[in-house]
Amino acid sequence: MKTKLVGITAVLVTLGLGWGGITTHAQTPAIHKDLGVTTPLVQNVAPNNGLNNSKDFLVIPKSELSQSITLPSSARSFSAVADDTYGTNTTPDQALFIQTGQAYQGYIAAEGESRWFYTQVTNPAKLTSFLSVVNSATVDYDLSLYYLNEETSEIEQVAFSTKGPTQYEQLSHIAKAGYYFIRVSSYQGADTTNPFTVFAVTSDSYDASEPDDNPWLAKDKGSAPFVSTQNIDNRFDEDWTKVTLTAQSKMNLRLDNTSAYGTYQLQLFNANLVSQGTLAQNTNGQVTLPAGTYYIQVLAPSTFDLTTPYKLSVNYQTADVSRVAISNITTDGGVYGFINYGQGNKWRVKNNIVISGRAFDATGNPVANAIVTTNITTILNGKVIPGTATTDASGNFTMPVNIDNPGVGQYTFQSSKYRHYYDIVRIQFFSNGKPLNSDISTLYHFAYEIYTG
Ligand SMILES: [Ca+2]
Ligand SMILES: [Ca+2]
Repeated sequence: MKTKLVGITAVLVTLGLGWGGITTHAQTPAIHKDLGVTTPLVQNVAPNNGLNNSKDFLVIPKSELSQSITLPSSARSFSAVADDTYGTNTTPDQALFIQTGQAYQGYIAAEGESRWFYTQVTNPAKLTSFLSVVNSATVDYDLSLYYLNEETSEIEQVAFSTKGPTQYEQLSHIAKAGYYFIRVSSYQGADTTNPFTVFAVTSDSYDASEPDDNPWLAKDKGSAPFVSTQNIDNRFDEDWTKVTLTAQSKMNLRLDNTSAYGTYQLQLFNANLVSQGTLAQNTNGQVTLPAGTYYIQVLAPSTFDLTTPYKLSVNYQTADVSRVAISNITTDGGVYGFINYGQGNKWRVKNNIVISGRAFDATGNPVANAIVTTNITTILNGKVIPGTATTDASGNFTMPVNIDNPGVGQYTFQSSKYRHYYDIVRIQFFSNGKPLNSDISTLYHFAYEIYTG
């Protein structure tokens, strides 16, 4: 299990608020953002069978937290609270002030209790709040955010995060200037030994899909293919997207990121927030999934770059590929052509080539959004050269391949003034690991030529 360790390095300010028995002002807690299962999301991942096995945290609203709470008028001064072993900030009028960008620890003493905090947003911004887990399968804390309506003295719930035990909570909200209340509540269990850690941070600049930091805030893309351009605006920013499959489908995922400073990954979850796997940036992922709702999470495990957007592309393969037809293969080395050296017409190639073709299903229809791969088995050391491409909406693909292995010259061909040395190499095509029928099976791999006069 991979763990992200993020230290909040801002200097903590002594707030003068009592929080008996807990050293909240003198230390900087490290925040562990547990990223969960990191199984690579690759082709032919087994279908997800876990849909009925665990509680559906998203379909069943597990926490019936109040949507709005009226503060007693005496609470408006936010006076300091009396010392208590596990905190007396159990109601909004006893909330403790927290600075944005700083982390605070606390305890919940009994199941069903809450601990309240509040912070001030001085200028409109995106507000992100995070709650670490007490790492126990029987302790489940949730996080929610309320806005103080100063006209009515009511705090109004504006966001929540209610995942299950052992999963951290996170939410985001596009905040007006004003006071925001953060509630840490026990849905199940309590722990007076291991503290929770909570913090809030603001971002001045953020993408148009915000807030989208958890499954409840996820942007719903339905069943249609999409490309989403967003950015990661702070170290904790997570961008969630919801998709729905109406039938078993092959889903293609790709996360493009050109930043030299930020490194991102995506993780796919089912409706129960069970991870289906992770995918590194700038790689292709394909997974076969049963009908249902899924969530795609994009985050920065270590570094982020506010100024360079990433691009998330999701589409669906409609049918299995059965065969490919190759229309062209371009090459460097001045040897381009579909020629006959004496062993039949074949494409002649050297090093950097581009294969153009089209993919069809068993009934002859083009297959969109399919991943087609190739293997070219060269002669020197039997090195196998791979290539991969995704078909467009018409089933066409363009596959660059770098044959970084020289030909040995097993065969020769004598032209008028030159003798050509070449190999005959095997080329195979696959989809989902299954060999495909193809109109070509070999290439002329050009090695070198000698002037013979
Ligand atoms: Ca974002
Ligand atoms: Ca986000």
